[in-house]
Amino acid sequence: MKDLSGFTLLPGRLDAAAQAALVEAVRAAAAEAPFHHQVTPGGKAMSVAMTGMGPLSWVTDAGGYRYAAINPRTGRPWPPMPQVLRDLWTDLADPVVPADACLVNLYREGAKMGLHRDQDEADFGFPVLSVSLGDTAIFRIGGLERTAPTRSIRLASGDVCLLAGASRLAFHGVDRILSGSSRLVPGGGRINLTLRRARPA
Ligand code: MD3
Ligand code: FE
Repeated sequence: MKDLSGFTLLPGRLDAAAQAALVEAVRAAAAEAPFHHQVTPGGKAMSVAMTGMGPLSWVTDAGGYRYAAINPRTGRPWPPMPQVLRDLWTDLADPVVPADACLVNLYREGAKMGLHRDQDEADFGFPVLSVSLGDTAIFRIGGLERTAPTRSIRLASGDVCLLAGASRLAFHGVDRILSGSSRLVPGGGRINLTLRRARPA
């Protein structure tokens, strides 16, 4: 698909031990910055629960979408990004400029994410790096316009995907989660980590 240049899927990039260590890191981070169903500017609560790690995280409320250094719900900074994620970014995304945001998405049974573009970052020249943990997602990716044809891809636990080049601005979303397809996440479901460079280098 022509608008998908720059999309790389690395199936099983993380082994079972690395996956379990990341789930534990997310559990610890969520003790400091609890998962929350954020509300879009349109007033709807998202079915995906979110938190963040690192210098910045993505927040949404009645005021709009933005990256914030302080968690608006706690008044404190986000917990640190695990070193293993910082290293993954250095190896796969950018050897020089570090990621400054890791959004943590939690999909419990029935959660989904509508078709959207990631466009709240300062420089789209930096890729987005995604890590899937737990239940398999039916992920959808299209082109640079909302009406472009899309294709469906399964993202399983341990898969890493890199969105660079033209794919960086592609429309994408999560249609559904295959509930019970993994036992990794306590309480069930899927965790997706997206590493980004939100601020200019
Ligand atoms: C394609 N997350 O957090 S990850 C998001 O599975 C988001 O939670 C989805 O979309 C999830 O914004 C998809 C894979 C992904 C991430 C970023 C992208 C695909 C992307 C940016 C551009 C194009
Ligand atoms: Fe996205």
